[in-house]
Amino acid sequence: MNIMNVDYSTKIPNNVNLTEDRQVLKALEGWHPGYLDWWNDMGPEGFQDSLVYLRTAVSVDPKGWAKFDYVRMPEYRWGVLLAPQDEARKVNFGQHMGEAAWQEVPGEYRAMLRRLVVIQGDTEPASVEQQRHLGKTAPSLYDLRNLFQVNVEEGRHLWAMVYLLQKYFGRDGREEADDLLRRRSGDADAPRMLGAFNEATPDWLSFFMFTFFTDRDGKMQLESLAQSGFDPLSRTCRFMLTEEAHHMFVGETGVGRILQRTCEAMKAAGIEDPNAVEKVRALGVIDLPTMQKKMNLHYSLSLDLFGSEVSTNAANFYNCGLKGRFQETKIEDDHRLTNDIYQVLKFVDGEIKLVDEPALTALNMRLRDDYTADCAKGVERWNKIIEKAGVNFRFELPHTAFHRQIGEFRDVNATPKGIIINDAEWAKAKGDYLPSADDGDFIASLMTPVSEPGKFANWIAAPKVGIDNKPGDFEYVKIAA
Ligand code: BYC
Repeated sequence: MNIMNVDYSTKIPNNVNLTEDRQVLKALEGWHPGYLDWWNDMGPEGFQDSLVYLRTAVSVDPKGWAKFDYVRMPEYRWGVLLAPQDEARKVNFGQHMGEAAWQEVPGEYRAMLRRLVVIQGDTEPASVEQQRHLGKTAPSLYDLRNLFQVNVEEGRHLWAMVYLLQKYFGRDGREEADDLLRRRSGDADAPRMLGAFNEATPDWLSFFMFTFFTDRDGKMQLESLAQSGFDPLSRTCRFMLTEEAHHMFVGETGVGRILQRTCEAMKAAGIEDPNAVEKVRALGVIDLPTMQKKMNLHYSLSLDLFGSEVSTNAANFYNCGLKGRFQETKIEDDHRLTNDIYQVLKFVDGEIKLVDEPALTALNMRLRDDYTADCAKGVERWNKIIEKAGVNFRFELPHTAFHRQIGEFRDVNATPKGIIINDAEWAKAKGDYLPSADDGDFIASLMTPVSEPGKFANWIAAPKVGIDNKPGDFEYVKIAA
């Protein structure tokens, strides 16, 4: 079979020759009904019968891998798709550097690898659960379709991890695969594994911030796992990254369109002061300071996803060749890091300081720094939109120490500028830094659905181009009565 093209003749589309891998096929077919039950219970609420203009992967060729068509979401063909195998691929870092990449799980690394696959797998359905109510308040059919595209692909990413669990981890893998359908975002008894995936996504501004900031953590983690010496994991992640790019596009352009609309409305009404919050809100658009607060929240929650700054787990993952650095093969060094240092931001004697740490244990911090640099570029693109509109305001990423639950700064209160304050000061100022209940109520008051083709809610601008180059009034979702 041609690895580039996807076999759609079986119930589970795939390019891994499942028809000849009877045991895994049987395990996946056994898991499928539970997945569909989960999708129907926890997937987009109220739109399961609607026809949605979705892309489906038909190939893993980076040029032209998807086809677009109307699909009912429960009938979406969730498939198992891996980037093509490179026979000459090696382990590119750590103590096994130079060995041929592993096609099977090395026995001694089984537990570590399983843990990485399970954590990654757990985030995918979690985000679908977090976003399940948003369809009811979509600002346009275009946005509704993008939400559903993101959702079905996160569902596919769950399939991708479940395939690895069932093919390579035997009975434990099958149990883990079942547990991935059992945990629920925000559930008191069986929550999702990582903090940010148990938070609510109450409105569309949150959705766009989530897809910008949290999906971007996904990108960084997938990039690091794509470096893995365990080749099936690497190939899986490489293909997931192809889909992930659109999710971040949805976030970046979503926020960009909101602030463009706000700036236009302010200009038209002659409001020069971006901090005149009530006046701006009276125009039915979201004021820029509130957007900054939402950004503070989603960025800080996403920083927590990188784990502790200093982590022996991270050092072990690297040393064993399981999880590399961002763009590992493009970095010029020895790829072992045994004698290197990396500067880590720490809380020492009441002060925030950069401290030298062994580079191996500082790998979470390094990946987080790469992430911050990537976020900062996107924020600059947003600032360009504001600047072009002639409004005097700039977004700023908050300091690393701000609002953290994991790592060095979890026990301190820091302002977005990185100034340490006491509990009383924090309690007083918190509402200036993070969205308050009032901010949430205001945003919620704007969230009324718009379902006429080509029309957009007042608080968001139309996109520059349509999906698949469709015209502005294209009916991206045919909503079932
Ligand atoms: N919440 O050594 P430490 C995505 C735990 S997003 C709760 O600092 P490590 C997506 C940790 O488990 C990408 N617990 O951390 C985006 C450990 O527990 P144990 C998801 C946390 O292991 C949008 C202890 O604290 N993929 O794809 O070096 C939509 C000390 O841990 C958290 C991955 O993350 C937390 N935030 O690093 C859809 C990749 N952080 O062992 C999808 C796989 C840490 O003491 N995972 N803990 O019981 C990893 O690479 C690493 O496990 C982590 C943590 C980066 C998550």
